[in-house]
Amino acid sequence: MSLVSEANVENRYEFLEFDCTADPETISDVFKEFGVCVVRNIVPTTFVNFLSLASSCTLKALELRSRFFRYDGSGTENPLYNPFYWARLKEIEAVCDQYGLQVGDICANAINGSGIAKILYRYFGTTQIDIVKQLFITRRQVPGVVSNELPFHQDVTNYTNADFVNVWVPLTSCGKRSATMELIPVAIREQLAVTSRTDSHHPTVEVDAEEVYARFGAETSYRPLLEPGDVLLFNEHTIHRTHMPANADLERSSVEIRVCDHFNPTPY
Ligand SMILES: O=C(O)CCC(=O)C(=O)O
Ligand SMILES: [Fe+2]
Repeated sequence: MSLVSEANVENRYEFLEFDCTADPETISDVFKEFGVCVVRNIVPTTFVNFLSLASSCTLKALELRSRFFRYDGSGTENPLYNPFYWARLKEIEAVCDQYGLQVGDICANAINGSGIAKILYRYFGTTQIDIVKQLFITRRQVPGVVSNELPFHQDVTNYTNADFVNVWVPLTSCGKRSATMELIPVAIREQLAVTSRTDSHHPTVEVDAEEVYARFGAETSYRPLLEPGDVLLFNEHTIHRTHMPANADLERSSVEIRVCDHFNPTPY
């Protein structure tokens, strides 16, 4: 249960949100100071459309494969298949390569050719940046599938000794009738202790919400409303979780493109 009421979505964090025409150095400096920012209308529509297609085809293909391998040949489908809520770049590539689409290259070109790169250059202090292919994930959040919602965590807990920016690209509207992210806009370099709760769906990464709010204040919760074309940036230490609004009735999908300094590669 969230300790913050649904009413607490009024935007006290407008200063973290920029238009794509804003100065990339200013955006980068705010991002550094708070560990999170949003830039509106910066992801080219063609790239959003490409990612949406690649993501939905891959998740559908994985689901059909799972369904098929449980098919008993009697003509009725076995309902015991795995719905897929996320996929990695290698699975997306396996689906898209046959159509001549080199997903990794397309993403690298799209990032480098967009204003997002300029923010990242300043953040990392170099124009040599790389997509961390192993940590590239597409994900969907479906209302009611609570086990798929991520509790408060820092990505660095999963991906230790890695410095990166999570270039979080929404492929659907986020936060009104579907899930968005909840983030704590506080720059932090420390790794927080994980939960000791035994009923956690994600015990290896979860940080208790009570701990987070006790330390940073419940009012530090930022739940951006996002549309396709916007980008959310946060780093490996930023504390965040899935936020599913109480009245959510639509799916949300997104792509996590983790980017690092070419000269400070991650172990992944
Ligand atoms: O998409 C979500 O709900 C959670 C994603 C997340 O934790 C991440 O991108 O690091
Ligand atoms: Fe995360």
